[in-house]
Amino acid sequence: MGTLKEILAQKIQEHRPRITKLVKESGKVIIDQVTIDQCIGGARDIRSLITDISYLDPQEGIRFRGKNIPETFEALPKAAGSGYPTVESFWFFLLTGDVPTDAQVADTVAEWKTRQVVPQYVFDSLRALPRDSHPMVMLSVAMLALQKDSKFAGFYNSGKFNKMTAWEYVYEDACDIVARIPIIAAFIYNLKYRDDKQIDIDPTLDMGANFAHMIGQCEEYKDVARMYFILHSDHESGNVSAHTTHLVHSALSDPYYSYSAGLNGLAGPLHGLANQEVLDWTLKFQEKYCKGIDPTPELIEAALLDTLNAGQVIPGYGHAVLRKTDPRYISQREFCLKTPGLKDDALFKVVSMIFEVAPVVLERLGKVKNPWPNVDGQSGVIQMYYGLTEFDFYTVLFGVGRALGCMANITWDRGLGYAIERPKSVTTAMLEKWAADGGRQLS
Ligand code: HAX
Repeated sequence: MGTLKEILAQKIQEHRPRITKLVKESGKVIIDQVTIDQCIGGARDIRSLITDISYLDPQEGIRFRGKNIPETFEALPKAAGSGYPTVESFWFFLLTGDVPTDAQVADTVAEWKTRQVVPQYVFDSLRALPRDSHPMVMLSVAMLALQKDSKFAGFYNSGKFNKMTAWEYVYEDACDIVARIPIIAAFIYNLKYRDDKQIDIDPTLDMGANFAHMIGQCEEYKDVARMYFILHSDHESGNVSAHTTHLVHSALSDPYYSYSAGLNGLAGPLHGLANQEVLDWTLKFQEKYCKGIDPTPELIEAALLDTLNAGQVIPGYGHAVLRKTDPRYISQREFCLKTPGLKDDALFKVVSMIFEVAPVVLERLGKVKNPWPNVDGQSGVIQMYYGLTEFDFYTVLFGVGRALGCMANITWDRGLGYAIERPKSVTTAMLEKWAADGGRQLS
């Protein structure tokens, strides 16, 4: 059967000839073309990245290793007494494409325990920051602080660097990061919002359950954490956080440098910060428009139009790739609908009403390619319901989950020896000339 690392080594070994063959025999085969729109418009839809870990279909949504969200939740071994898989089993699945056995999950849980120790200097660095620093700044700083112990950087500096085995050191750092990041996130939560009253790791719990424990949450929240981290893990390679992590790592920067950079991208309001913005928008809507009255679709429409007229986007709606409601939104909505208190929660009702109104309003603008909600449209409601009311922390939760996808991807990047990323830029004058000529002459 072998350990996770041994199984991964075999899979990487088997995969390498496929990449070599493609480059050698079919390297010049054309798979896409680039228009001026795409060059100016954020490289949208240009097929120039490769990953086998997840694939995002515009209509269907995400598939992790070929499985959609319900299939993924169904297939993976569940945490004891829970309907949700452990994050550790999902990590095994993301890395290898295999559904782990119960024994393999137990081994992975046990291995993460050995990697959870966060050096004191990381906590000291965080305590030295102003307490009103954004928690995403804290998470990114913690990632950088950990860099000094990077096993990949150590290997690179050892003078024995070797392209064939380099992935093993990325894997070691990647495992350390996914095991430690929930511990750091919990520390930041307690530091910022609970007067630095920290809670020790419970060594008997899986990652999601332990995170719930460390932020002082209830039993039910253990499944929320498991679900949330899995849903936010990966969305193929082109999104800002995954792409940034991949880009930075392509220069052989170690996983700590790479993921700190990825987190900085996740902290943007058009990306991961949207989950914080959704809550902010919804609470302000209730405060401003619903003084003493129940929310109505008409009030929501008025508030949405105010936001648009102020030149702002509706957070939690739209997507660069998806062209339908995000299945990650649906999955969280279903969680709300099956959770008795949440189903009748006032905030959930407002968010459901926004779901009815916002797509119509956005569609009417005539320019929004996807008027449907994305993952961030729903996630804050669940957190709020469980008492995690500090919504500037929500992107940190996203960052804990996203580490799984980013770390699995760069482990494979190194395993397959992908090149340093370096697309070519052009000037405006060049575009103007090619526009006048009806296209660039390709010799
Ligand atoms: N509200 C208002 N306008 C929107 C909009 C929204 N939610 N979504 C798109 N638009 C506008 C764009 O701003 C753009 O307007 P201009 O031409 O005037 O610049 C136009 O519609 C066309 O944009 P698009 O092609 O449909 O969308 P993009 O691929 O350019 O952008 C975004 C995708 C996700 C950035 C965009 O939909 C957006 O800003 N959404 C709100 C923020 C948000 O929820 N972000 C989280 C996305 C999911 C994610 O990454 N989570 O981490």
